[in-house]
Amino acid sequence: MKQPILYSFRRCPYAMRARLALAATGSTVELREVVLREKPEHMLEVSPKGTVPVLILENDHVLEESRDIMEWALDNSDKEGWLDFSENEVEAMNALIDESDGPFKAALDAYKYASRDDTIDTTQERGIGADFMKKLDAMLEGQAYLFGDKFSFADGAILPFVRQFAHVDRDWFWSQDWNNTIRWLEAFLESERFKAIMSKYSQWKAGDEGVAFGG
Ligand SMILES: N[C@@H](CCC(=O)N[C@@H](CS)C(=O)NCC(=O)O)C(=O)O
Repeated sequence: MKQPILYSFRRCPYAMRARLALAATGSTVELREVVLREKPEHMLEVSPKGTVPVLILENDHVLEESRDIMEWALDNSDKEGWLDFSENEVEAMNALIDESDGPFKAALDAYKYASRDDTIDTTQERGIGADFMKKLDAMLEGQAYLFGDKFSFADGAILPFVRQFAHVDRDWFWSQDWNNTIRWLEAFLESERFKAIMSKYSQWKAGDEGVAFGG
């Protein structure tokens, strides 16, 4: 049976958020693990911009933005209620994800690569990230997740990037006083859902059958 095809890369936070949403909605796809240095021709044919994740639907429609993939999955079956919030809350979620994907991700990349480029001011970039961590920490005060006691679209979209930020310098991150953010991140890292989306697969090559993912 033809299934949607997901080009994915295990460690990519954008691909992680797509896999989280696919798993949370019970969507089943054929996962093709990509090595970014050797992107499959077929992936580049359908999505010349060359980023993962890419989801090719059964009708050949191509989704090449991680948020679109999340939304497609949630439109199908939001059985965990990731978007079961008021209109205002969903608007606030989207604004928070914009901030995460925009200024926070830019600072995260600069902070991450600072060791290789001495024109980057590590402290300044890390500081921008730290401000975002503090904002999340305030939102997480007295509640398990960003928008209450239920995991939401915003948690799924943002957590993979917070993980990446934390992993640049673990000792530093874990010694900061954003205890709510740390507790939220740790719960995510220890969750069965996270483990399930971080399975290791070998590189997909043309002609291979991909791996059945989700469901
Ligand atoms: N806006 C895209 C960004 C995806 C993205 O930048 N993915 C990275 C990997 S984490 C990528 O594929 N980069 C291309 C490369 O490294 O060649 C999305 O949300 O899906």
